[in-house]
Amino acid sequence: MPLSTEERRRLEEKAHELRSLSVDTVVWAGSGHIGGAMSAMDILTILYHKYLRIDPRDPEMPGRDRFILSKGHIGVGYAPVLADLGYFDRELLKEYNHTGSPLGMHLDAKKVPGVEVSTGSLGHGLAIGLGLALGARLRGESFKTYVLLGDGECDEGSVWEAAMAASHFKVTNLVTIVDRNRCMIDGPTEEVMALEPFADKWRAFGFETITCDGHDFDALANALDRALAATDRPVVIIADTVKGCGIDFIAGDYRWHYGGFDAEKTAKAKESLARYREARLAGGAVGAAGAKGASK
Ligand SMILES: Cc1ncc(C[n+]2csc(CCOP(=O)(O)OP(=O)(O)O)c2C)c(N)n1
Repeated sequence: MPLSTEERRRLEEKAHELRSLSVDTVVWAGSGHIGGAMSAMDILTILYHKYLRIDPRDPEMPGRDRFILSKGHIGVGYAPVLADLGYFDRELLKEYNHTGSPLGMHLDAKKVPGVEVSTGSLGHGLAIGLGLALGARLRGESFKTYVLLGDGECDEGSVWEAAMAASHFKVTNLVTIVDRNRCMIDGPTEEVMALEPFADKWRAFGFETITCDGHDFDALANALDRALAATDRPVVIIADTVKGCGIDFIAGDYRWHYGGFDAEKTAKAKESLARYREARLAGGAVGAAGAKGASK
């Protein structure tokens, strides 16, 4: 169903709040994977605030939907999402990645409520999600499994083994999303290891392929609704995003895969996020193009 004006505004405000809290978390930690956290934040926001059937008061709720953050290095963005929902005390974010903290850089499913699977070693989330989806089908359970992959992560052969199996078993209770920010740790994806024609590759593996703007809630909702309606083959959503979305001096720059902000950069990041929020609420900066340019 299309988003109502009120719902869209609620998601916009929440995504802004979470982007800002991620910047705070980077500052408390000293550094973090800010680029990929910002590119994924609209996807995380719409999943956690519209689609996932979960209960933060009961993280192990039987029948809950499962979410796997396969690009597990963005704990600095994921921990704020979970804290904000009440899975754990927000104050803990101040200890993110500190020695002895339950919140490590890559969130540990045994220590952090709400985290289904410990990730960080790339390339495993889709295979684990596929196992959960097949298990649900075998047991007649109706929950859905969502997996968020990085595009650089798709250099891992294990992603494609899982894709091949998902297609072979005609798995339709699994929603695969790729954060297509076109950057990875050490360069643009097309220079490090070309992925294009990316959608064609997923198609060749038997997937229905939906490409959408990963910073446009209407486009994301439309893509997720289509994915949830799948009946005969697995679906992948290739969400076009911008690494560092909303922070003008890091947007689109792979060198901000990981980094820290001093007081001056923190202030600039917050100012940029505030301008970006205004532009999005005004309808002028919706979309991947706006994420890069309109906040300047
Ligand atoms: C198996 C494995 N190899 C290498 C790394 C180191 N590493 C961390 S993030 C990253 C780049 C991932 O790129 P992408 O999936 O595009 O992430 P994003 O740009 O969305 O942050 C790499 C290679 C890792 N975490 N796991």
